[in-house]
Amino acid sequence: MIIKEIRAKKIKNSRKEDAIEIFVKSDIGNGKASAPSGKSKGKYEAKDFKYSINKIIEKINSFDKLNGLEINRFDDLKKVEKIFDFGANPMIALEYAILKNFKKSFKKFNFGYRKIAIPIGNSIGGGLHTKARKKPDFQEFLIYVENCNDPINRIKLNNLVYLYLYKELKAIDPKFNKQKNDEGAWVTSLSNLEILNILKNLTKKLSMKFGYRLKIGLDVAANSFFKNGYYVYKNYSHIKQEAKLSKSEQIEYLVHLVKKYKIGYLEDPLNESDFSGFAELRKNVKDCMIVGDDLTVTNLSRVKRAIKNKSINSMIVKPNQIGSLIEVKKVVDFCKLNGIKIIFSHRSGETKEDFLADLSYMFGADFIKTGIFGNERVVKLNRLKKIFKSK
Ligand code: 2PG
Ligand code: MG
Repeated sequence: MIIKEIRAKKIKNSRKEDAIEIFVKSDIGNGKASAPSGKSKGKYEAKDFKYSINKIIEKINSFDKLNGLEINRFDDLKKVEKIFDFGANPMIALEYAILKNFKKSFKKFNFGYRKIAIPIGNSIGGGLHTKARKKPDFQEFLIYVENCNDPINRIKLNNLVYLYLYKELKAIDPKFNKQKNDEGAWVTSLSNLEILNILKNLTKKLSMKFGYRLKIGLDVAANSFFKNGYYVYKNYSHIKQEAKLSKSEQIEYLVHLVKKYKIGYLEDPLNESDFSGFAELRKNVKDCMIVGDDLTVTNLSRVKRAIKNKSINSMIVKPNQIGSLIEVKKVVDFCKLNGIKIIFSHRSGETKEDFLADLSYMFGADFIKTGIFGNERVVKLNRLKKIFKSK
């Protein structure tokens, strides 16, 4: 295809922040896409915008260096990346929009990885995603179904847990007021341990009722409460609210939680620079995904270091953490080669962009992490269902 025209526009993401949407017209069609923004960002992430979004939009709208460029293979995106330089978000929106031009011939982007990812959904949220005086320290209490071939059923079950949680929280938490956080997850004043207990009982009950294994995952997002070398908890348990754990105590504590609550997924359990802590934890848990997000930031050199140090067995891929689909492919290739599980993930400030589902399929992601509730999350799950049905 030959690029004929590109246009940019300012839209709002789910947090009502400014986001960018890019439209690409070519000789074979057109495509429109937008990029999300994170809040609990890794220190090593690429910058969303190189300078003010208004200025970038103005520049893109009179940018003609891409016009006439020929894109026929995925690798041709390299040509785009050489010329276009406004930050991670404009790049990602542009690359998605270019690929969307191939709607009818999308099959050509086949790296031999294709598969339908398992949806892992955020049901209760704390940390930086939740504005409340009292909230859990862990950022995300996640839910997924382990043993089911049909993503439609998996999505249904995640939804069911979310609805049951509403009832549970209403009954137990005196402060519960039906509020949802940045990612559409329930807001509660309950402690980390109280929530884990609720989830343990609920997943057990629903697993028995429906005959599937519902599992609990956590995005600890440990960076957000790592202060002066300690993990500083403010809502540890209902008996003891505050706790200050050293690195080794944090590892010991998480090993205990994984065992007790049969946690199958643990994201960013330690601070974003602690490769050795991740490795120590990984060595001491069984049947649990140890997932890098802020640690690895979809950056090949950090991923290589994490794998070399045996810090992770799984990792989050967020295209705008690195701001290049060419780099995303390198990271995926390297992970596949090394038996590392891949989770394609949304950001907390999301748009109604659904291309994450296409990417998860194209790159053979093991999981796709979205919220459960809210348009910005549901469009991605609907797109996944559609891909599954049309396979
Ligand atoms: C995370 C993400 C998404 P953010 O930490 O995994 O849930 O949050 O987009 O704010 O970085
Ligand atoms: Mg994370």
